[in-house]
Amino acid sequence: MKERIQISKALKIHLGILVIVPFVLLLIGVYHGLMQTIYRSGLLQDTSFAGLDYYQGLTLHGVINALVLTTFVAVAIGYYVNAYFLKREIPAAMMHASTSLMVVGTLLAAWAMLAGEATVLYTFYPPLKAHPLFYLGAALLLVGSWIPFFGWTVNYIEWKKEHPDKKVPLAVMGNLVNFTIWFVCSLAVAYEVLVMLLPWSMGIKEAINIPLSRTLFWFFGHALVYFWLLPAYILFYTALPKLAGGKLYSDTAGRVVFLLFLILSIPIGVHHQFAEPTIQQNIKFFQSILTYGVALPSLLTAFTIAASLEYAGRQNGTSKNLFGWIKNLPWFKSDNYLFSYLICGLIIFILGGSTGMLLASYSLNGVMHNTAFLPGHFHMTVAGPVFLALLGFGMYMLSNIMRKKIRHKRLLTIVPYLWIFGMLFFSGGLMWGGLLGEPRRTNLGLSYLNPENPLFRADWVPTTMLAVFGGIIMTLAFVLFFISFVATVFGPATEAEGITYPVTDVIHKEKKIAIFHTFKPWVALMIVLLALAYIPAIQQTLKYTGEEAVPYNPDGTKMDLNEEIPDELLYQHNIQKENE
Ligand code: HAS
Repeated sequence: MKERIQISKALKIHLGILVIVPFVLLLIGVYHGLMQTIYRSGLLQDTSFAGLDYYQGLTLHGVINALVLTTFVAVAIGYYVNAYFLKREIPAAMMHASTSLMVVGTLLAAWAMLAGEATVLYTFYPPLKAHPLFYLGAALLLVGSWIPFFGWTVNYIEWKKEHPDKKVPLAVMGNLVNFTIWFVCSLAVAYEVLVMLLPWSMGIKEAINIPLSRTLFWFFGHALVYFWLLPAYILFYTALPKLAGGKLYSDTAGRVVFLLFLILSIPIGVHHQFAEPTIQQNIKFFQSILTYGVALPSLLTAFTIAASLEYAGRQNGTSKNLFGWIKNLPWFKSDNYLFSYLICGLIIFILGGSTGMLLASYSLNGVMHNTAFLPGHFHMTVAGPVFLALLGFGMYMLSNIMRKKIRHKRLLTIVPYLWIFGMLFFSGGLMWGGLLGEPRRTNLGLSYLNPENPLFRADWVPTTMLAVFGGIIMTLAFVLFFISFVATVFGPATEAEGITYPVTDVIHKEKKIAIFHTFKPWVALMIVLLALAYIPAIQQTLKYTGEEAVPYNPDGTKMDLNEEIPDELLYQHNIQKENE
């Protein structure tokens, strides 16, 4: 019988907001995802549709799906594991402050995007400029998500004092590692937003150092992906083996994995900037090596979770041959829907992670950077294991805190299988197109996918049509999910009070190795690696003066080129004018 832990009314309310708000916003986020495939295939050859333009839709898609959903539900999972495993909560005042800042920040950014005042994509790279409220909204969302972390840290210290000999529950350790990464990495983007972009957007600052702003963004940006991933990893280690009918192969492996993410998630962001002219090769090479290092915890996870699943499969039924245990796992079981969400995410992550390894190669990256290969990679990561884990466990948390039976469980169980089936076509089309040179973040329907246009690329028709087909299937999967979500939320409250968790036991009772049960040395090592990786990178961007670049008006107004542009570039401009 699962243990039920009673939680406060305040925590129930905040958990409800943190899950329901992003799930409802996903209607906009998923809609614009489908629209992206339709624009890019040339089925729609226009700059906008239903009052929102292509780049506005791309910004909404990225911000809602990759920033709002992930941050809101990661905070909810943090509250949930803290309450369940430590039986502690942070003060209600901290919850109120946190959720209010996150919701207000999201609304400010949403206004700016919907008003067409922040068409800057989710990376908000300058010299694209947004309305000041977009940057303020981003900063509030960030700061709001920091507050619970400080409360959980106090909870952890108090719990440790009362249980000096006990192992910190693995889920709690994973959550504290995740929010340590989040707090440290987001300091850089907080500086970029508050000290650079906001005053620039308000007209207080004339110009900003663009390579520095990009470098600060990616100091944050790759660690962001592990902030997305680690809540899923917490569920892979502490819930999935139990859901599968077995036990976790090794608890220590889980602790090693989280600690490796702690030290390696941040000092690798320059692998997004291999094409950055102001950062020298030696830094890029060093961070490329560290990027291969950060694949290690995932490879360890692949082994540990596969071993745990094999143990479960063999517990569930006899099978003599090497892989016969796989059929004994609880596939498609609607009374065990969460298993399907987690296992499907893991399966698609085999491709998502492997393509990341390709991108980490400095030479290979040159072929794929800024092509459609990139969204192919990251939809099989953030829109794979992360998205499915957040949706699946979000429903689990809602049904617990609202005391509601999950409705249309059969529909809910089909969703992840349909999602990864669609993903294979969608991401496959993007990666195939990317390898043919198809660019990302481009409204292809206006040019390359318009047969009337001299730039038409016939070889990108099959690639973009595959993405449309996959996008339609994924959208259908989300509609089925949303039906179950709405019916559950509005269903009757019939279940017992209190929250449960599919607690996983461990196969091997391992000896406690002290170094894996403390944070201090690992935080120190993280700081050393950060210094080695980023002091030289930031020094190199600070040398950038801006003289070398062609001046650019963020609002895209035509400049009087005859004065500002050096002769050799002016020549190119005149050629273009003659062709017009
Ligand atoms: Fe990435 C760009 C490299 C992981 C997301 N990545 C991105 C962008 C996003 C993103 C959003 O080095 C684009 C940002 C933008 O807009 O420009 N990525 C990597 C590497 C990893 C990696 C080496 N990425 C992720 C994760 C993400 C994510 C996770 C989101 C959650 N990525 C890159 C690089 C770029 C990049 C370059 C920049 C490219 C450029 O030019 O800009 C690694 O962490 C991957 C390690 C993972 C594996 C897979 C392990 C497999 C597992 C599943 C096992 C399955 C089981 C089930 C057990 C090696 C754990 C078995 C089933 C049974 C039935 C038994």
